[in-house]
Amino acid sequence: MRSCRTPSEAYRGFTLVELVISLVIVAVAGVTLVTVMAKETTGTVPVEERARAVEAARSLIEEVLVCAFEDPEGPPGSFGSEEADRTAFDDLDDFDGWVDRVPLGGPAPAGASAWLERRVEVCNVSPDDLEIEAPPGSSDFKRVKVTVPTSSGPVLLLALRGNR
Ligand SMILES: [Ca+2]
Ligand SMILES: [Ca+2]
Repeated sequence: MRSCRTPSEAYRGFTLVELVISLVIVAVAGVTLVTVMAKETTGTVPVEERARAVEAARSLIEEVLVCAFEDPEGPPGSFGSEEADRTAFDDLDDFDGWVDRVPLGGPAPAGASAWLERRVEVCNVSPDDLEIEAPPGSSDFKRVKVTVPTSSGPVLLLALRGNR
């Protein structure tokens, strides 16, 4: 059976209700798209911050590890900094307690600093168990730890050095 429409019914267009429903669907899709894009955009900033923190920690720990195991002029087993300033650090434990800041070098996450703080801890460790801290200057193994706090948690690099 065929319906008979008058020409005015066939070309009547959208009703107001259909138009409103269409606009609501477009608005919901738009809000969803903007929300997803915002999450992706904000999600890359902490990743970049973390990557820069890893690089900052890596460069500092490499700088520490090229130093002598203990002070070249000090008595065997000496520990701590004997130097007046950072430019004169010449052994691993000169860096114990050292803290500096380097520029983030990129966009900072909301509320985060544009600087990265790097903290160094150096300690002697037991030759029997390299995870156990030993009294300063008491062993031929030292652990160097560099920590860089970020908005998504600290970046931590560890290295062990023997006295050779
Ligand atoms: Ca020194
Ligand atoms: Ca020293």
